[in-house]
Amino acid sequence: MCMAQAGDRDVARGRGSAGPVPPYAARAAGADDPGADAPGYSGLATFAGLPWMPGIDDLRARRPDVAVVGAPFDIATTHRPGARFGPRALRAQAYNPGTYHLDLGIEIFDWLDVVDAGDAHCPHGLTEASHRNIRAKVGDVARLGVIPVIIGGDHSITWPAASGVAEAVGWGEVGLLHFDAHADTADIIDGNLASHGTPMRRLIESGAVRGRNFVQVGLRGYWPPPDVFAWMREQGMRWHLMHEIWERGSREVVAEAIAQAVDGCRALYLSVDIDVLDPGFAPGTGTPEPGGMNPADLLRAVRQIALDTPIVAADIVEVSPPYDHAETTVNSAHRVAMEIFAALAHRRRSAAGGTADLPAGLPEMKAGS
Ligand SMILES: [Mn+2]
Repeated sequence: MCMAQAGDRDVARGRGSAGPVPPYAARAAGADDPGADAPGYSGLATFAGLPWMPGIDDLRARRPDVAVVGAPFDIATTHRPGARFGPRALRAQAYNPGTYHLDLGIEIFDWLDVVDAGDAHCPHGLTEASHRNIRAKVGDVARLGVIPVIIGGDHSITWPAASGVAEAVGWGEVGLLHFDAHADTADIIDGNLASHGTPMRRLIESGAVRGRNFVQVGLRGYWPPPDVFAWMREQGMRWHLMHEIWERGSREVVAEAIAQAVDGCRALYLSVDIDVLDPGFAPGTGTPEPGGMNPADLLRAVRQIALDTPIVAADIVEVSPPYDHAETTVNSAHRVAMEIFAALAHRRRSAAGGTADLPAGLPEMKAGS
């Protein structure tokens, strides 16, 4: 990226002074915007350089469209730990790519107000207390009518996070679209009801999420066993194995999954376990399973979901930075959030009668396409 300043040119041509140059800005920076006018590797590490707003009173006063909430918790993982470092890595190590979405032709933050609401406090070793705090913080955000985008953390955090959302928008009225290599619907693992392999069962058992609007995409490998799938079938759950994506293609399968998830449902929670990606793309995760999706398909799926569904919340989990290489996992997880932001911004613009400002030669992307 070459973003030389006009002032630099003047200096290079021997005109003007060699005094300090203003930081480049991809967008107009507000006074409360610690990272917007600085490169991603400097200044305060908020998510995408967005305003830092950890207090509920500040959120209530501002009422942003979206608030990023960290859930740095990883003691429910069955294999490799490290997802507690996911929120920090997504804030500090993801490369901030700019703010203009090329395919949608939109300057994202001109249309969508997004803040970083900080982390739910997750005291070490205390699953119940951590989950209670996650549920409370996410619920507080959702009750304001703000869309929480939760960055984990292991997948156990979806239990409290989606419960908090269901409490806010309607218990049992939330559908869940779930991208993952694993179904995470076990009853109990090693005596743990709150394992990262059990949250989806807890959500259906409690009635927080409807079984018939619970749709999974990308399952593969060697788990869970048939009795778990039998339970899932009894709940009316639907799932699309990675094999089906391989056979039919991602676009068609995702369109069907969206239709199933929103059928008769007025609110949707999107949960993305980064291990839905092939470990070649996303090595930094707790339970890597070969044979997964590629980032292009996942990012387009997420964009389509945020364009086409009544999305009220999303989470991105299982990013384990100690196992990452070259920040590939961190960057893919970060872009999942960026696709959600861009699609929601596009909806705002469409509702206001605005049109896309597209790079030449690209057709405008529509909802439902
Ligand atoms: Mn998984």
